[in-house]
Amino acid sequence: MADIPDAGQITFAQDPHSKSNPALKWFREARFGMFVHWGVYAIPAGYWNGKPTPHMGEWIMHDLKIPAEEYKQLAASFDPNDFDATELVDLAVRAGQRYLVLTAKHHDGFCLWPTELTSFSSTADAPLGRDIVGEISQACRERGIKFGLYYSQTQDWTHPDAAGNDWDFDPETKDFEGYLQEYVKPQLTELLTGYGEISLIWFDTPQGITAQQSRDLVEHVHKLQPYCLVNGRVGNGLGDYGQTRDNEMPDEPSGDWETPVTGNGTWGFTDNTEWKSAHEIAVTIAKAVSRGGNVLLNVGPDSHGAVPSAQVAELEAIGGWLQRCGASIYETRRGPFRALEWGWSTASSDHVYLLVENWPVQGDLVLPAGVSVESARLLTDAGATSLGVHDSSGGAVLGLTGIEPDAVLSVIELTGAREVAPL
Ligand code: JFZ
Repeated sequence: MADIPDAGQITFAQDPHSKSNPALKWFREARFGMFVHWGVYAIPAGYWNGKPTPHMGEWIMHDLKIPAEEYKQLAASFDPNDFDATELVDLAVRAGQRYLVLTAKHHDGFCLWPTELTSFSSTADAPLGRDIVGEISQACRERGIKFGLYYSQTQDWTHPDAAGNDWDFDPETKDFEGYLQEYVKPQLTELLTGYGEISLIWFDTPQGITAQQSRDLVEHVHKLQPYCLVNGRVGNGLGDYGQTRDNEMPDEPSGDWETPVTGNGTWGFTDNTEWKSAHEIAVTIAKAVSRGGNVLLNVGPDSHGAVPSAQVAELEAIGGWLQRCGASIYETRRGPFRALEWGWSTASSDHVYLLVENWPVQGDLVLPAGVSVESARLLTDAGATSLGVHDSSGGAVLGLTGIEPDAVLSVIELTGAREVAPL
């Protein structure tokens, strides 16, 4: 009888993103990370002179066409007095997030480290002079959390030679190549030489960048830190792994990939309170990992650096679920079963896992035809509850009558799952 292929045997189809970077090992094992969108856009928090921004909080300068010199005044009000990097990273640990990506510089050009290239930063123009990149990188290192940096390499709405600001600057006079060589690469050098190991550079919105320019950025990063991963939004099909559209994932992806996910309806802090529940996030994680991908879930701290308490509660509930069921997520690969009506599957070298969203009303969970199982357990806080397994003509059936489903997402661990040769 052919065993269900060990997930380790499921090779990642070669695609332009899955190069041979050895660092992909930690990325594949980590599966779940924290995205942190924080900057001066958290101060207006979606409103400018009483007018709401139509887009997400971090796009307010662009969408309300705020003049750069007016917007840059926000730096003087950047007051992270509630910000504690150890609290933020401890929250990631409690949530079960094993890597963290911080917006070092988003499209508005505000920098969260003492860069020589501009005074529009959390150290120069901001009164408290905090090196946020330094504080978070240190807290991550102390807790064994991989540290990555988001860097907007094409858009910079406060720089005349970058893309994105056509209300202050004349697009016809931009020297984009000069911006990349004289501003972007020197800033990347500051970030990749000043803060120890950087595990990931998360580039974004590569529209308008040439293949040579994307290649030049990848080479620049890997020259400074060869094992630093580069995401797919460096542009032109390059990067160490594929990046999906925001809050989306493909049905049948190949290779290594990651979906960025908002915790509510915006990346940067606003008054949006549409917090995604722990169940919704667990389903997203289950779907992604069952297809061989990662989830980068966002927090948007407020203007003083605090993560909204309603989101903290959901993150801690996710962390509790991963305490119980993390064996089905961390260090697992695509599961052997596709298009399950009731959920998704992942696999480790020893087990196949079923992540069950639609708990059967009748009490039996019918596995795909032709699959036999030696034993099955529901993963719980107390460890696990053994489940009855019986074979029907079509294959294994799990008896769930009287078994309570998990409050977040039920996970069943199968031992000895194998395909039964057709009679
Ligand atoms: C970009 C940023 O503009 C946004 O502010 C946030 O940082 C997000 C993570 O990344 O937004 C995007 C980028 C790409 C797509 C959509 C939104 N896309 O490919 O559909």
